[in-house]
Amino acid sequence: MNFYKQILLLGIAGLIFMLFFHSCESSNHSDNRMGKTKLTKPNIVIIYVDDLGYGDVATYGAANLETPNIDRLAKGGVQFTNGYASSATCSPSRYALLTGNYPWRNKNAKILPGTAPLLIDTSQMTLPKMLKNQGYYTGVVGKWHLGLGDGQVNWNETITPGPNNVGFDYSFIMAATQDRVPTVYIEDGKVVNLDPRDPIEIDYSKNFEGEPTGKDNPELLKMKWHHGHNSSIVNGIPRIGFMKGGESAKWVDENMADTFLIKAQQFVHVHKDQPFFLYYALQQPHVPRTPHPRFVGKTGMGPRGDVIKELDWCVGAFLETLESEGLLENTLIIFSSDNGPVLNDGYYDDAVEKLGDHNPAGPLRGGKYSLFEAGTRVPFITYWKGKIEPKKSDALVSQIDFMSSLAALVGSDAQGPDSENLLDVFLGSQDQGRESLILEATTRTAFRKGDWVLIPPYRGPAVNKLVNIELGNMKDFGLYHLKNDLSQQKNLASQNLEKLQQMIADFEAIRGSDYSNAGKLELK
Ligand code: NG6
Ligand code: CA
Repeated sequence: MNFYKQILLLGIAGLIFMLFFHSCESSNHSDNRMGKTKLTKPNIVIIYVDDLGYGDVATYGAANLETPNIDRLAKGGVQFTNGYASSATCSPSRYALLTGNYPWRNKNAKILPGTAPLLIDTSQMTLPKMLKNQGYYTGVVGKWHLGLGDGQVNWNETITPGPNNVGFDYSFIMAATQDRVPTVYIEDGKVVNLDPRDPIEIDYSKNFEGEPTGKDNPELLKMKWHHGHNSSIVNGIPRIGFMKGGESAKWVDENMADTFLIKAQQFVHVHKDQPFFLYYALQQPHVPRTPHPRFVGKTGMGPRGDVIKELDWCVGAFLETLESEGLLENTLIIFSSDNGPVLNDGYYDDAVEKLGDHNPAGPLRGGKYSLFEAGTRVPFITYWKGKIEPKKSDALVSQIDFMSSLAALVGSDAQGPDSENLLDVFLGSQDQGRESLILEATTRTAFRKGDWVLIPPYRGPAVNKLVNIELGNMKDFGLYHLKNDLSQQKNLASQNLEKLQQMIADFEAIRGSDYSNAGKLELK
């Protein structure tokens, strides 16, 4: 080959090389032009339900309840068997999920009344803030229960600070719980459908003159209260707290699931062309359980079963929306519950009477409010079509880890102080979860490490007789080996002193030594 021919061939090779690279680059760009940086910026949706137990989902063992849509997520994603909420009640779990801080570090992170001020400091880093900083459009639809305003809320003006001040671009919420006033929706800080001539007043200590209450007007009730829940009556249901005015703004309980679903779907429709984060916080199966008429009587388990069917249907309808928008392959979906199950949480609604063989806690001991496993171990699923390989994982994971893990997913270096980056575990490519985790139930704490769990001694009743749940209060330390004894029947503390001491030392290293209201205990 002569010299000129060699030059020509080299030139052609170079041209082909350049063309090849250019086409690779432009296909990357085309992904960006569509508004999706496919590899680094998937949409993120957290579907968070309220009081759903470990055993309330068919794939987690519920034989008498059908949950085909949650099952679809579990069977097509990672189904965690050791996934925890941070607390056995709502506000602390939600606080931990959104901030990556253990709730026991914040003395105000307790079940909040509807008048509580915003629990999250507006200067604090949060999950939505972190995602917003990475170009996400962020929204919350559903239950908030993290306080609003500064303690002196005027419900007739823009309510601030609230979700829109801690990282959410959009919010459509109920302030606290379905059983607490105010019983109105709040969209971007404003009460929806409020008539200014009928202003809202809220008080948690005393009634407004002339207003009926559950306590004094049983004739007005369509649902009877069992304990608590005897203050203002809205839609025939007695609530916690007193409310006056706001008639046109009051929600219709039976429509709440549809209302939140429609808002969640609209959020997706409107923001599908940019990376979005949606915290979709459904209210079921928390009390008062008020299924839409189309679900009434569908499970034979009374309202509790029926609202679980309704919530599963909502999950399915929401997945359909993502699917029809072509977003399923580009959306990481996380499904979990804020705490464990309870049957009678203050209303007569047949949850106990119609339970049959169903066990909402599955094989676990305790329930909502409990330091035993069923308080905080909950259904916990990650799903990402085409990206996550279906599997079951025994890795120890907590909702508190979303903050650092999702930061790693989107390329942020923000971290929650107590949050571990378990991205690979959440995406199913790794099985090494946390080494240890502090569990909380109504300001008491316990400690899980490996297969062991330590429950310190606490004063107080062993069983909350109103809700009929074992709380985990014991005179001595409880030490359980979960792999051999999932239902925590054998306290090994006195048999295994060495392990007990090691667990106490490891627990105190994180929690400090001032954790038990029973005081320091002599080890026997
Ligand atoms: C309790 C309520 C209970 C429920 C719970 C909060 C009484 C007697 N009980 O104080 O019904 O509302 O608070 O649940 O009022 S949570 O899931 O939001 O934490
Ligand atoms: Ca809850």
